[in-house]
Amino acid sequence: MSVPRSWDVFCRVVDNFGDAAVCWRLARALADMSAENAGNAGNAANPARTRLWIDDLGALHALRPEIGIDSARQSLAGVEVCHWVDGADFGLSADVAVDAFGGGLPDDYANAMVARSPKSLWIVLEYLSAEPWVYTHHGLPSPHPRLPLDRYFFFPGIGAGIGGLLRESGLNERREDFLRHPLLPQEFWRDAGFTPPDRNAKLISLFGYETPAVAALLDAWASGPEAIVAAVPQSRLSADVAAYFGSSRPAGGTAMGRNSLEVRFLPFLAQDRYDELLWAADWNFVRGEDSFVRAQWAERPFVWHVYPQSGGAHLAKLEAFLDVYCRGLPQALAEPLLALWRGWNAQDRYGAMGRAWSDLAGQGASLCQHAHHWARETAQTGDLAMNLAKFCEERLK
Ligand code: TRH
Repeated sequence: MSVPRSWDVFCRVVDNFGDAAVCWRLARALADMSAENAGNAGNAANPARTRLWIDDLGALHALRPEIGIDSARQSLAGVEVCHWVDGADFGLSADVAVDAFGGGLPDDYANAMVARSPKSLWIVLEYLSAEPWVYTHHGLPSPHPRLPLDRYFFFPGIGAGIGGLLRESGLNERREDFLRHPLLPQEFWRDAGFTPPDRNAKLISLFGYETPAVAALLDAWASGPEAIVAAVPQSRLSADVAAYFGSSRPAGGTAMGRNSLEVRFLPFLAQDRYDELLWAADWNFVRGEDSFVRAQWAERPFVWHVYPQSGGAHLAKLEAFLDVYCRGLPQALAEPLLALWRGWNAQDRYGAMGRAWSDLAGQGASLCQHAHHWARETAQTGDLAMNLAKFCEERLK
């Protein structure tokens, strides 16, 4: 058994930002781990190295503005970011190649994995799901159709017997530091072009996909008894929110209001800044995969907009997560929370979201407590990058 020294993470960006976000976080955590194992610097034939091969630098630049979109190769935070283009020179294959979300590995790279001694390990990093079947598929090998190589399926997830979630070391300290220093939230708002919201207002972050359900949600917020400030970073949902106010141009730095509700349109934030918004908010509406995980670490009540899949396959994912997340919640909390999440993911077909929101009003403290316990319990599964390194260590001969 040997500790992997070198890693290559291959990311094909399907759409949106999640693929790039997850692969960046993973590559960064692996690079940090290698740095911690400095004693294990490797040798010329196999230097300690973490490379992220990504075919869309633009998606990564949006998340990490330090990343240039024209550089074939650049380094950031110990990660060598390489633009994955046809004919790219991959050189030596790494101890471990991570095939993110089954996007595949380049043929000549896969050939180099076989030619190498010992052979490289092929890990297929899957999408996050709480569905029961992932627990039986986690870690299974599958023979490559052409090459004498096995590909191992590695599932992120919650609970025992699965890969865990990405959670970099120092995350909690960063969060607690941000919440302890009142100046930091002020700085956040100033940089976003606003004055800090009134302390008595409820702050909600809103990130999602296009949905007609947004009108019912904004109606519930505008007609409610308490002042609400909704922060809307630039996303596929921004236009629907602006349309609610009869506007077609949700420019960053603008605000629109109706009765108890003030909506603030923000630019798309750098990843670390987005974390700060999640920490400062009383509620977070998130989507996809990575913001979904960050919302859990933010220990605040949240609502997940699952990435829509054909045939409603995403609704099974939703129900599987709700099943574990609402376990132990008193009925008076679980029922409206279920109605709110289901309404948000089903275009509020049954018009239940408004009622659910008002039934949840005043329950913030209990929901925060639940979110806090959930984060602490979920962290027990361990950080995905650490778990992956252990998994590979056992299989690298
Ligand atoms: O962008 P997404 O919808 O990505 C999705 C999912 O990953 C989905 O699983 C995948 O199948 C699909 O892409 C192809 O949602 P996600 O995963 O939350 O990624 C968004 C990232 O953007 C996350 O890291 C948070 C970050 N972000 C910022 O950095 N700044 C911002 O202002 C906002 C709103 C988000």
